Amino acid sequence: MSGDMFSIMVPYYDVTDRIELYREGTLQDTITKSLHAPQITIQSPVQGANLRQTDSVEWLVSDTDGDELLSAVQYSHDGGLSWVPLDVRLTGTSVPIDSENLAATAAGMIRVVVSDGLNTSVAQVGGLSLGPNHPPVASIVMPAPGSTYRREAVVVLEGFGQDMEDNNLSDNRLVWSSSIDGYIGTGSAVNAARLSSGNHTITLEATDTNGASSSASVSIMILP
Ligand SMILES: [Ca+2]
Ligand SMILES: [Ca+2]
Repeated sequence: MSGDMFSIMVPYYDVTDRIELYREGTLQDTITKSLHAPQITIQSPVQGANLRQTDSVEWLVSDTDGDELLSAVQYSHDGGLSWVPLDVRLTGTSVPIDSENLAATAAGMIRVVVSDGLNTSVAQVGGLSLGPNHPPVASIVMPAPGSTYRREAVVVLEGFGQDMEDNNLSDNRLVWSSSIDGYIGTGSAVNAARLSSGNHTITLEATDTNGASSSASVSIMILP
């Protein structure tokens, strides 16, 4: 048998007390459910903490059966609706908080999931704050920089706005304008008709739900 890794999802039932792994009819390995679930307490951050001032997530684990324990740490910026992993399969009991690269929040949560193989326990803390808000990033897909159009052409504008707190910005948060003609329209795809002749700078401004904005620009030519 080679040393290749594999993973497989199987349904889990509360009454499961053992998982047996067979290969071509021969028993390869057995995971047995121990009597006790692990115990876990989060020591840091504390409920309501400001994560800017918190260096790391720290927790205590124990297992009455003496099982080997693996922990996973997750962060939510939206009160538990969505979670991102900070780290997984940890044998230690601490991970640094990279606050620069986490979505800002006034309703943040951190949870630690610890497993002894078949028993899992969870601890979490909430009311966490992290700031400041990250501005969005605007990107223009079309038109290509330097494109030239006939006077009567319809110019297709396509772009998007990415934001760490809001994810993909909705259409009403994307505003297109021209250095010659001013406001063109709103949305991720806009048809610009009747642009004036000349060398335009086309700008997409993206604004997030916290009011922060950024823009991207391309130059295009409309022939006389
Ligand atoms: Ca156990
Ligand atoms: Ca933002």
